[in-house]
Amino acid sequence: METVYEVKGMTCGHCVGSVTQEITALPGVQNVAVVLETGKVTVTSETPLTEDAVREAVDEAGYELVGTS
Ligand code: 9UX
Repeated sequence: METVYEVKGMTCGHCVGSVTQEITALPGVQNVAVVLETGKVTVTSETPLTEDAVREAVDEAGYELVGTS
């Protein structure tokens, strides 16, 4: 399944790398695709992720999850 999240605060390639790394570490995640310009993060996972888990991962990277779509 695929879910699109919106993350606030990413401004460079390293930001993208940090967010990608943290979310990739969550169980069941198969792919993470970040579009820096929009802050949209598309996560593909085998099983549904809780928004809390994703929020924690984003927070761990130093950014803020502002929503899902
Ligand atoms: Mo992207 Mo940096 O930051 O401090 S602007 S990692």
